[in-house]
Amino acid sequence: MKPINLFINEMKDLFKCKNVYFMNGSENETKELLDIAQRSVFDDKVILKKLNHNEYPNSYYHRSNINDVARTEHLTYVCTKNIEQAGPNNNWMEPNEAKKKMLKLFSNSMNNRTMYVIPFTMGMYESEYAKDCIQITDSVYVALSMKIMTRVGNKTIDRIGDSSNFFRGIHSVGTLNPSERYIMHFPEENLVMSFGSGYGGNALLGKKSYALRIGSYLGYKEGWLAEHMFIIGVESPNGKITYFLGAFPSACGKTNVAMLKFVFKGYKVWTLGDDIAWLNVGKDGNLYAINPETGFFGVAPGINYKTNQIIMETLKNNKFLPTLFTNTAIDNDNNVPWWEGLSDKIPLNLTDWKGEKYFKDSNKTAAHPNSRFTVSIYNCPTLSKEYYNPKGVPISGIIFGGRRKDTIPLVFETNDWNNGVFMASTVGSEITAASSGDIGNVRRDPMAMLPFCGYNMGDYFQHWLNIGNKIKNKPKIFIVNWFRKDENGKHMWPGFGDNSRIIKWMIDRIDGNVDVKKSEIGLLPNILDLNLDGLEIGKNILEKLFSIDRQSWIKEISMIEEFYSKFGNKIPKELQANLLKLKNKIQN
Ligand code: OXD
Ligand code: MN
Repeated sequence: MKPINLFINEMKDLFKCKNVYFMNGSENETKELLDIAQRSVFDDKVILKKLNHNEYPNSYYHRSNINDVARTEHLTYVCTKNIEQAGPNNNWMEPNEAKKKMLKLFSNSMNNRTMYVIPFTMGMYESEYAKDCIQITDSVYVALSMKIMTRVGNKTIDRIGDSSNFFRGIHSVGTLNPSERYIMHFPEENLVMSFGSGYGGNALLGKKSYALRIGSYLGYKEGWLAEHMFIIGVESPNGKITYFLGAFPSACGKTNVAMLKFVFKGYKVWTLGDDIAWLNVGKDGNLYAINPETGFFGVAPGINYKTNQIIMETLKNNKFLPTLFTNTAIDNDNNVPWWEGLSDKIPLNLTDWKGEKYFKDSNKTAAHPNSRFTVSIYNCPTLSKEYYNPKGVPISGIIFGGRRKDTIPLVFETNDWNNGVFMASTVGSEITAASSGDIGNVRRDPMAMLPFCGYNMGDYFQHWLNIGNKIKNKPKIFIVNWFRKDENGKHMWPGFGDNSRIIKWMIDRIDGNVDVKKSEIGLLPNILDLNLDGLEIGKNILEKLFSIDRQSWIKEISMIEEFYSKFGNKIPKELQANLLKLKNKIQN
C-alpha cells in the first residue's frame, strides 16, 4: 500500500471517525463544505453563518469558543530526541512521551465526526521550494480555512505518489478543553500533532506549525530560511521595483505594510505576502524570497478604509474563495462584521464576539482584539505578478521591528549583515493579543521568530550568519519602531500610510542617494533626507523619535544579556562581539 494510504488508514483506526471526506480542491467541494458548515452545530454554535453578500461578497462568520481565541505558546512543544536541539526558546517533551499523550487524546476523538483529509502544497507547484503535506482534521472550519490559506487538491496527491516524504499534520479539536490542549511538533519526523483548539495558529497546520516551526528546522538542515515576514515590492516613479522583507511580531502591523499605500505620487507597493517568507540564496548570489501561502489570516481591529484601504478592498473583492470572519462583532441591522476602528460610529444593534448584546458604554470591546479575517490572496488588488514566480523575488532590504514605547528609534540602518543579524537577534516587543500571555510586557522576540523557531535559537542565529556568508549582494538590514510614545503616553509617529516615508528613505539608501549619521547603535537618517511633506510633526517630536537615551540603552543591554545567557555558549561569538562593542559605545 502507498505510504499516503497507509497513513490515512492509520488515522481512521486511531480516530474511529464516522466517515472520511477526502478533499480534492474543486469549486464544488467549497460549496459542499460551506453547506456542511452552515448546517452543522459544534460547541453549541452553528459553525458558519452567512453574512450580507451585497456588502461582503461570499463572506461567512465564525464564533469560536471563548477560551480558544489565540495561539497558546505555553501548550506548544518541540519534541526532539535531545532537549538541547529544541533550545530554551521552546517547550520540550521527549518524543515518545509526547506521542503517547497525544495518541491517548486522539483515540476515538472523531467517533461521531467526519475526518477531513486535506492534501496541500506550500509554495508554487513549480518551485524547488514547494513542500507536500497532508493534514487530518475534524473541523470543517479548519478544512475551509486551509483551502483559503494553501494550495489544496489532487495535485499534491500526484506529487507525493509512492513517496513517504510528506508532512503529516494531525489535528482534532477534541472537546476544546484547555487542560487537554497541546500542539506537539516532531521536526525530525516531519510531523505535527495538535489537539483541543480550532484557532488558526494552533489548528491550520500549514501555517505556523509547518511553514515556520518545521520549515525553520528543514531550512537549517537544507541551507535555507523559513521566516515570519511580509514580502513587498515597491515600485518607484522610474519603474524600478525594490523588494523588501519585514519581520514584526504578531499583531504589529505586518499586513498593513504588506498593503501599504504610499503618501507620495508615483510609488506603488506590490504585495507578495503578509506573514511567512521562505528564503534561499540563488545561484547569482542574491537572496530570494517566496510566500508559501495563498491567503491572509489577519487581525481585524483597527482596519478601515483610511488605515488599510487595500485590505478592505480585498475583503470585499470576493471573486475566488469565501472569506471568513472569526470573533468580530456582528452589526445585526446589516448582517455585516464589525470591529473597533472600522467606523467612528458604533452601530446600534451589535452582537459582541461572545454572542451577547453589546452595550456602547461597556468597557469591553465588541470584537475580540485578536479577531481575524481569512481571505484568499488572489482577491488582493495589489498582488504582485511576481507572487507567481517560482524562483521568488530578489531582496534588497530587510526590516525588523517590534512594538516599543521607548528606547528604539523610528528607524536606523545596521552597519552590515552581521551587525544586522545581531540587532535582529535582540529585538524586543510588547506582547499582543495574538498569543495568550501578559499583554504589554516587553519580551525579546528575535526576528519575530521566538514563538516559531523549531530549533535552538542559538543555532538559528549562526544559521543566519552562515546564510549571509553565501549572499553576494547582501540586503541592507533596517530596524524600525513605529510605536514610540511621548511622556504622556501618546504615539509620536502616525504610522500606517506615513510609514511609506520611512520606506522611501530605505530605497534612497539602497540606491545610494542619501548619506547617514553614525551613532552608537547604528546608522541614523539625516532628518532632512526624510520626506515629511504634508505631515505636521514638530521638530522636538522628530528629535525624540530618533533620540538615543543612554539610560534606556543600558537597561536594554542588560535585558539582551539576560536573554543571551539562556542560550549559554550557543550564542555565536560574532553576536557576543557585537554586543560587547555596543556596550562599550553606550558606556563611553
Ligand atoms: C499570526 C500570528 O496569526 O503571528 O500570523 O499570530
Ligand atoms: Mn504571524
